[in-house]
Amino acid sequence: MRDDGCDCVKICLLGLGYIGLPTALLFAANGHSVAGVDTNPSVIDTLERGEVPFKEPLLDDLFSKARDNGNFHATTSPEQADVFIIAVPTPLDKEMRIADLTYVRKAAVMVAEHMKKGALIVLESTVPPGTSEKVIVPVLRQAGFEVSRDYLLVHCPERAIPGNTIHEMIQNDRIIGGIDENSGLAAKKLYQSFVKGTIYVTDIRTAELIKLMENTYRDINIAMANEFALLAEDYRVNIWDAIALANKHPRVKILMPGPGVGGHCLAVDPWFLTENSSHSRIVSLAREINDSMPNHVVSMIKEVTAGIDSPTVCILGVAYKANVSDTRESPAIRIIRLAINEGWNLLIHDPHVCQFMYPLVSLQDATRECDCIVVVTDHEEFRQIDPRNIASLVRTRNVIDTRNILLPEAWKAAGFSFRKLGDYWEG
Ligand code: SAJ
Repeated sequence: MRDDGCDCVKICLLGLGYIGLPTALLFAANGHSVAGVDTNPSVIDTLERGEVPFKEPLLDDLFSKARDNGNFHATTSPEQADVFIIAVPTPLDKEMRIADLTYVRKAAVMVAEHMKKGALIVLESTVPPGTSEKVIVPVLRQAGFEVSRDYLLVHCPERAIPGNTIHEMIQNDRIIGGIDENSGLAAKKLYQSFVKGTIYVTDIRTAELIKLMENTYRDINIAMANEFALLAEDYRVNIWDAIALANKHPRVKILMPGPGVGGHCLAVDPWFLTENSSHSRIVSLAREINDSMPNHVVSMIKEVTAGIDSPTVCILGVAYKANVSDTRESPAIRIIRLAINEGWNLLIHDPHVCQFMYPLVSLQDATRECDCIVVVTDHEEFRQIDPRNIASLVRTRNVIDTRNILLPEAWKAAGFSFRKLGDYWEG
């Protein structure tokens, strides 16, 4: 132990993405020596230039702190360490609806090449239950390392919400699943260097399951809200008011409907939960409902623009949720693809996103000569739009709000026909 009381160790963290980089920097800011590894050289170049590769509140400050104290460096090659943290992507094979564990397997091989007996290996990536035992343990066994005898192993999934990642990484309670008791306790001690929430230790497979249950629970709750929204349209009821009042019940907490569920967690993790089981009806149905919401948005646009030949549609927001720049699995992508197949002209604007698969333009250019404005993401900037400034730019005054963020009175007063998802529409 050092004079300052820190039981500081050398950490090699593999995967400097949305979770890996903040985790690496939090350990570095708290005294540990961290080698952050990413196989993508452009990530390393960006960090070496003193910049962070994506936007996230407090990330810049944390990066400066870790650089100032000399505890963090970024590299493309793994290094020897006391602790190896695997935070690599686990993409969904969309056709098969199963996890692609290629990166986890490759990371385990890299760890095996650099570890010594006594190391602690932490799997942070979200994985189907059983992955630590079925993928990590066999790779290390092939390299001559036996779990519990030669190394410790845990699954330690994060729970932080993008947009507030660093605050939540520090404050949230955390679950650690150990392959054995010593592993769980060693990882708990390590994570206590920055986690202020309570750390609960369980077994490794339970921890893998818990992570997926948490995100699936949220996905199902949103699917229920989306189904309620569709029912409310049939019954000519405003679902947003109805949910607000239903939530006054002490044991009811319905989430919000919307244009669909995006991001790399809720739209993906439920499939990891179901891939090795045949008991998954509610989980699959919820995914189906949420994935169908972009189609509903497109049918709303069709109704609103009926009679307009080759309408021009303005899409506001391509990020998967409010005030973030991440477009992974965003429902906007499906809306845009379907709109292209309809033969509509598209103008797309997102103040938070710099790079996207379709051209992005300013708010003025996106609304100019358009026949229908569609709010897809609930960015703060869109709440602030003054419809009077937009009214003279558009060709036809139609607006669709899929997030309940616009003030209908203001838009109607500016001459717009206003339609909201989950609400009755006079047509
Ligand atoms: N959404 C709705 N209605 C709602 C809430 C969300 O339509 O009421 C949509 C959002 O617009 C977005 C999607 O769901 O498209 C997901 O957004 P989110 O904010 O619910 O969740 P994520 O994916 O950003 O983060 C989730 C969180 N999980 C839970 O809250 C259970 C976070 O804590 C996890 O750490 C993260 O997944 C992860 O990395 O697994």
